[in-house]
Amino acid sequence: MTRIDRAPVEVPTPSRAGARVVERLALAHFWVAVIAFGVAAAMALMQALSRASLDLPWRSAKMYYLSVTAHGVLMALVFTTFFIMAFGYVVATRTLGREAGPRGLAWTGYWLALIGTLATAATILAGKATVLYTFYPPLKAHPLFYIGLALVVVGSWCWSAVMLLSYRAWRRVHPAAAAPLAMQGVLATVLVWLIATVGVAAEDLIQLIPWSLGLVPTIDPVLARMLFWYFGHPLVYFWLLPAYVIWYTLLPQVAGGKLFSDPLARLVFVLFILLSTPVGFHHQFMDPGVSAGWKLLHTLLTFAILFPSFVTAFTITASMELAGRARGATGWLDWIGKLPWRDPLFSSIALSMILFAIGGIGGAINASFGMNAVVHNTAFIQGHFHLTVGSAVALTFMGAAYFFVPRLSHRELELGLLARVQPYLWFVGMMLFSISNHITGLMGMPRRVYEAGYGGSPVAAAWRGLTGLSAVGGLFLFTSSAFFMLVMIGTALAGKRREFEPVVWAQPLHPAPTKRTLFDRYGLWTAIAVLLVLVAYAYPLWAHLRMARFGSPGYSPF
Ligand code: CU1
Repeated sequence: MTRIDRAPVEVPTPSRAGARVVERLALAHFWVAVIAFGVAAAMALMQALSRASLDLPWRSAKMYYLSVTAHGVLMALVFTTFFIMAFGYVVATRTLGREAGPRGLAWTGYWLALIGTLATAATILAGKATVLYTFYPPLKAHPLFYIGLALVVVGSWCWSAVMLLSYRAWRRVHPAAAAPLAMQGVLATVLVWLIATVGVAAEDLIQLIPWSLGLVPTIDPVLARMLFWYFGHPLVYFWLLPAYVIWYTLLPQVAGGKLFSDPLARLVFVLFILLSTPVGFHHQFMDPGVSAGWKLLHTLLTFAILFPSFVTAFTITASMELAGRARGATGWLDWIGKLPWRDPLFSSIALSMILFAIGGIGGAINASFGMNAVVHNTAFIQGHFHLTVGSAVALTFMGAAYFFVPRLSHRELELGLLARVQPYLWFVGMMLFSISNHITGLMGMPRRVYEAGYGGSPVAAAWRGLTGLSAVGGLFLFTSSAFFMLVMIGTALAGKRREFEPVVWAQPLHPAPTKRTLFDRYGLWTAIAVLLVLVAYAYPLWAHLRMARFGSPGYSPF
């Protein structure tokens, strides 16, 4: 067994001026995320009511698809990306003890991503991009939609470069130290993102932008889907990893306990670097053009990547039991009641984990080559991803906003009661919404369909009660979102000025190695990840490009 060096890790604090700069940077990102969330939540209410066949005055197919596109793009691409960039700046500054930089590159990334977001959002709201957030061709949007998305990605690359350069500058001064755990998680997020975005950048720049500009007459939809899902699944881990970082490094501290295992957390982050990308065909089981053997390989790799999430469920639950026992629990399960359920950061995460457990079981069904056929393109899928990205990720991020926004803006959280109630409303709303969608999906209800009556079909009549229930869930979710927005705006405008203690990251139960270990060999892990990507994708892509390919012209139904 290797000897463990027990010296505590010194975390120097950056200069006051440097800290202020990063606070401004992080807050600027947070606010774009919060505003995107607010607009997207308003869109979602309309969809939930529309799907329950309620006759809204402005209801039309065009409005429906416009709002689904806006909801998906603003929630899944804008809210998440800007929140994660803000979080990265906070972690880099508060764990490495230095200002994240270079400053100019960080702000360049912010402005590029913001301009891109505005261009894309304006195109959608003008009704020129009713292509949903997956923007599958041959559905065709105005070129500005694709150009805006490209700018968001380039902006996020600037952020990625700032994270890597900040780490490198720290590493020069600390050649032998272990990277702080939260920073290791952020670096894993960056590496997953850089590998993943190669796919969407290629689709956008080589296929979608030239085609939407009219430079080429047709597009190859099969290739576009391959490139999109090369990006689309690791995108899930780009969302999820920062949530896991919060669960591992902040939650045990807030709950009053310790992290059950530091090495298990580090192992989880490394496994995500390795396994996030070579699984995209599990979104294409029903697609032509990819042979069954390759789909099976991606199925098996998908099951491999369930493992780090099981490890996370174990480690975090064990950490929560430690916290409950530290608070005086002695029985089998009474530690659960001892946890700080009134703290909005804690309740957000705990409730998001319960929802995620249900979503994870559904995910194993989606990922199974055979069973996927039963749920493919049904309401089951939207039920599933509202438990994962819509709960595990979004609810964790909202809880984290209650924790970080006051600390970054030096103001007390306003409307604390609303903040305490909000996660519970989200939980109830998401249970009603997602469970009913899972059931109607199994009954055969298609997703992405505007006309909820399905032309008077008797099958559709059978799920009417359940779509009503999901609309009630939508009302809960909308109220919860409104509470979140009120707390954020109230804090910014009326929060009492206050200085906070520096953020304290969770301590591990057993002293963690302070020396650099194999977990910190990011070049090595990236090289293995790229190798796995080549194994999973090189031949199918090459085979596809050699086939006789048939281009499609674009379609814009509205
Ligand atoms: Cu996936």
